[in-house]
Amino acid sequence: MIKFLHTADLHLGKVFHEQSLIEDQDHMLSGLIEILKDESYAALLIAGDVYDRSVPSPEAVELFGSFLVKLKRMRPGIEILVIPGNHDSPVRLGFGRELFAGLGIHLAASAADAEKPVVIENGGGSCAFFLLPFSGHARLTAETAARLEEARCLCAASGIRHSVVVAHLFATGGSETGSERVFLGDAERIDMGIFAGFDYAALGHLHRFQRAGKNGWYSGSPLAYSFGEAGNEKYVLAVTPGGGTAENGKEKAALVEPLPVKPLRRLVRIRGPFKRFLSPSPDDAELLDARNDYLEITLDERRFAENALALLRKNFPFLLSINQEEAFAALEKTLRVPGAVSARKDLAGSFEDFLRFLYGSADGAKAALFRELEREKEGENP
Ligand SMILES: [Mn+2]
Repeated sequence: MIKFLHTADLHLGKVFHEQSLIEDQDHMLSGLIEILKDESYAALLIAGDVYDRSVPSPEAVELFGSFLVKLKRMRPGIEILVIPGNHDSPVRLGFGRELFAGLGIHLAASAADAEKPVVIENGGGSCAFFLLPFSGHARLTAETAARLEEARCLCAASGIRHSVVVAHLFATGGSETGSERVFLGDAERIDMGIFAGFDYAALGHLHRFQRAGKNGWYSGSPLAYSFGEAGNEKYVLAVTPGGGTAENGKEKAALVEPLPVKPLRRLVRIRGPFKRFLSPSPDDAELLDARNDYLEITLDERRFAENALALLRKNFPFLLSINQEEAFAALEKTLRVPGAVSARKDLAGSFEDFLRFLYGSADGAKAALFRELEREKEGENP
């Protein structure tokens, strides 16, 4: 039997709240290399979004290049199969692909590439891999899938036992995390029935690990890329086509084993009053644990904490985001008070109210400056 590792949505070069994630991604790729030391893996599949941008940063290109070199030096026989996702430029990602194919690095760049499968054979069997680059159009994808099905039947007739399709798409019924870029709405959703003939569909695009239809699986991104994913376990998938149990008396399904990915730094969300974070108590285990994590703090007070990010970063060097939505909601309410609306006639008075709301009192110098500016403005428009 043929076993491979399935991942997707690496988003190399991603900058998250102004923080480069290159170190985290380097750590994650080292983890993949550790897993792939096991010679029972015949291939690595990357189902799109290798990079975060169609013009990736030099650091991202360097990172992916050195990953390929390290992996191939360690396991010269391993096949590496890559498709472009919606974040990748197929041409840039596919640079030198005719040369790389000879080294067992298969970079799909067009739908035409998809019809020529990469066939992997070892002592235990054979499997044809069809690499389908991202298209974003459900109708085009369905047309290509029909041609792939013909090619798959030819493979099966020639004795190739198993077949896998690698695709980057939004399967009908899938659930998002908030870090995908979804733009066409329903028009780009794909019914997984179009890949029913394959043993396994290795999917990318949705960042949450999930099953899609009978034979489709999203590995999910190996790292969390939005605070909405804080606390979600991340995986890469060890897959053996035909290695699972038979369903409904039919041919055996693929065996899918999720392997947890341990990130260099977690993404963590914590709520509390400003004081909790400014002078953390030594008994506050949740806070102490999060000290070296990427942190989003939600301040649950009605009063604004000024300059909060800079002040709290002294305690939490990887604090990336501060959420003061309660203070904003309170402010909005204040501005909706009838008195506040009629105060339009007295702009300077409203400004003083606003200062009082923010800081508890109005700074006389700021209020005076405001009145002066207001007078100047009136002078311009008699
Ligand atoms: Mn993605």
